[in-house]
Amino acid sequence: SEMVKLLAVDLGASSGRVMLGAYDGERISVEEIHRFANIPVKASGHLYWDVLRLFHEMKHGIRQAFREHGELLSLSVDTWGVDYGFIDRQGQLLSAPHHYRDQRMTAHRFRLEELLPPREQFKLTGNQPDLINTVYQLYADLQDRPELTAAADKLLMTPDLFHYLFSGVAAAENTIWSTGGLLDAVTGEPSAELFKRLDLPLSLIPPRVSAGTVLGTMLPDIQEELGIGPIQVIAGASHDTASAIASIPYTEKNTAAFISCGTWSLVGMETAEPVITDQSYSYGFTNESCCGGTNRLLKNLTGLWLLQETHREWAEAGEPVTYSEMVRLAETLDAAPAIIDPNDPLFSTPGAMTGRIGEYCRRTQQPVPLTKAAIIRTILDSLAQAYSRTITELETVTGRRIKTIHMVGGGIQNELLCQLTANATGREIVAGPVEASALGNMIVQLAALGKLNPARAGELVSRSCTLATYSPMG
Ligand code: LFR
Repeated sequence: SEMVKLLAVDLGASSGRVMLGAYDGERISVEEIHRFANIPVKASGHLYWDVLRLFHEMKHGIRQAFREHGELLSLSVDTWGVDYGFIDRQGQLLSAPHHYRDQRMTAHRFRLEELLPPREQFKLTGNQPDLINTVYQLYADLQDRPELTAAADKLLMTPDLFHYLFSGVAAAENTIWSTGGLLDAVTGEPSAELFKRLDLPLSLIPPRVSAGTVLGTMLPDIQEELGIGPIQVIAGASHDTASAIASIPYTEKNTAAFISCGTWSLVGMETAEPVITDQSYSYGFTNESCCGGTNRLLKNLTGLWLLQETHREWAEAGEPVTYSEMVRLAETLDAAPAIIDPNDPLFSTPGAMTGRIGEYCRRTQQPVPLTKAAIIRTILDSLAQAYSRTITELETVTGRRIKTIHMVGGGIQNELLCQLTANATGREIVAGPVEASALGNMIVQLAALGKLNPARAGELVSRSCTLATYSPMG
């Protein structure tokens, strides 16, 4: 049968990639075409996205894909949640978008939470209040830079922004918007109450579209610049986690949870409706949207960030350790000397990670891990235990029994982490796919183009990828 080729652009915490998918009706293969750095840039004391450089790199990857593979049907971009940029009335980008690890929200938190207390935010939107949420960022921008927000015509979440730059069409895709703390949990529309209370302009929101909407053909001047043919620009499940979840090969969805393992660990399950109770609030759960309209009940746990920062610290100190060497070192120990809470605010900003782990252990009267092996083992055991706690909490708030945990994303290449998770949770782990966001991104595009029945996506993933299972051990 005909071969369908398409592109997924996946922007992660340290790199972005242009990935080519080739689907023959039976299987889909995924190939990396171009990888580029995605490092936030610090300037004038703030942390920014380098969006134009990223756009340039994406163009480069698209040109190369056309050169190597001929005709391509479509492309879609996914990124992490909550960040955004503004365009003005001429459709020009206004200012560099901030990165969520920027600190400008701190100064405005008190006032915002006076106008809209955290518990009420949760009741209204289903999103767990967090300083990084779009609502906190936008409120800070309105106070700090009224001239900027006065000039703004539309607020574009980062995937929406790239889709706009490629197609000229400004749209607000549902899964990425569901991360920001701005939508009403019941209607799924921007919360009028919230916008009124915080005096945010509703007019900033572009026309809303659901995941899997063909926005249009790539702008002619970009086709010309790149020397390529027409290609459709699709608003997919443009939140990376929504894309990752779209790739899960569930066998029994009702008794399954997921852990999407990247810089963050997203631990949750799909439910028909948002779960908005005192209990889900106090456990720290959030409700976001999946492609297809189901609810994603999940908790954001700090994930491989702890390993990535440790890795970076040792490399910068001239003692580089590869990721596989890190795992090997951790395996030399039977257990961690201490357990940390990955979500402690101490760990949320970049730099000096090993020192901060030591500080946490001193603060909690635990032995300070001193060797590299002990530090890595502390991180991995702490992640597995945090996953396990969250799985139990999920059962409590949903009243459902979890038998299987699907682990997806780059983090599952760490087989020790998968096994430790099986041991800590006492559940069977199905690990795969590794390329969850890229694959889910492509699956949503294929469905949007009418090339794939979404109900068949799980089978397609099982046929196309190697899945590993881990059972609890002693
Ligand atoms: C994962 C992720 C999470 C989101 C966090 C910050 O990459 O998208 O789902 O909560 O990044 O945006």
